Amino acid sequence: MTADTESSGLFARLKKTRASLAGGLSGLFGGGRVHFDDDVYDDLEDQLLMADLGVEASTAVVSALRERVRTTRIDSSESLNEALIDELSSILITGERPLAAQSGANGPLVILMVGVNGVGKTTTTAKLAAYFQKSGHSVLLGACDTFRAAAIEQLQSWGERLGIGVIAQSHGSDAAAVAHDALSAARSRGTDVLIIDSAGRQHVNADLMAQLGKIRRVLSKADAAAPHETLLVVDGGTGQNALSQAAAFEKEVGLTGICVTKLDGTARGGVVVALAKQFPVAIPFVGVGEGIADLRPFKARDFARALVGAPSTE
Ligand SMILES: Nc1nc2c(ncn2[C@@H]2O[C@H](COP(=O)(O)OP(=O)(O)OP(=O)(O)O)[C@@H](O)[C@H]2O)c(=O)[nH]1
Ligand SMILES: [Mg+2]
Repeated sequence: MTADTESSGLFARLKKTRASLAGGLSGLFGGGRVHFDDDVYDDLEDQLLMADLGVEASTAVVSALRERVRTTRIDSSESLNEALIDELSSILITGERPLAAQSGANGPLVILMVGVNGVGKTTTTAKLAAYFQKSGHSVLLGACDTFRAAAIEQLQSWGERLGIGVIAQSHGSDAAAVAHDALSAARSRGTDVLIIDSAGRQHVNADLMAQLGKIRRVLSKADAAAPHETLLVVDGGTGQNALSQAAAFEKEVGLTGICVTKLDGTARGGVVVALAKQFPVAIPFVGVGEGIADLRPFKARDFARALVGAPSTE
């Protein structure tokens, strides 16, 4: 898949966000010349809030635009759109970091997937596995959701479809023990990438959150650098609640990245901007569907363009 089809795919899938943000913006500025007064900035801030950017990012974007209008020649809706894309990109760029897999000869890249219930952890685990497999890496999965009935089978069925091994124990067994087994297996097989699926847990549940700490400790005992990546999966449709989920998981387990899923649905993708503003972690991919290929590498500028309704120029 070329960068162009990936980004145009993103553009097409983010239709709900575009409808809200771009539709609102075109209503605000119409076409042609724009007269900048406080009402315009207030309306712009409202549009950004409605697109799910949250208060902090919306305020930052609007004040940066005010400054640009004061210091540069922005007098049309087109130039304002471009300035808006610039501002959104400058926030999103902190997230632009791909996940780096190497040869497993010195031990696997260990990725721990975490998040609240039903956000898409297992599906994203499978999508990531397919992504690494496609780029020529060997992959192993760890079925550490030993809590929810049928969770192990769900991951195993993805493993079968992809021809990727799944290390599992029985339902109800200790998730940290499965993580330990999975890392041992990945090391002895020389696997490049080990992805560990974990049970959904509410970020307000202290006991369940503490269990994640145990998984991490067991992994780091076997390999001091593991897990190399701890990826929070959030449902793009949750809106600003994604921020409190990220804060809680960051505090409990430390995050290296965030994957926002379901951006093909009714989600307003602005939450990705809100997350990037508050959490200086990677946003390696966004999820745009239920299929195995519905994962897009995150490119700050393309995402910003898709948000404001401008197709990628790449
Ligand atoms: N539309 C859409 N659906 C998705 C996406 N990612 C996951 N889903 C769907 O969301 C539902 C839940 O996905 P799972 O991967 O099982 O979520 P989970 O976080 O592992 O759930 P628990 O293990 O129960 O906490 C499934 O129906 C997935 O097909 C996405 O990017 N877009
Ligand atoms: Mg799951």
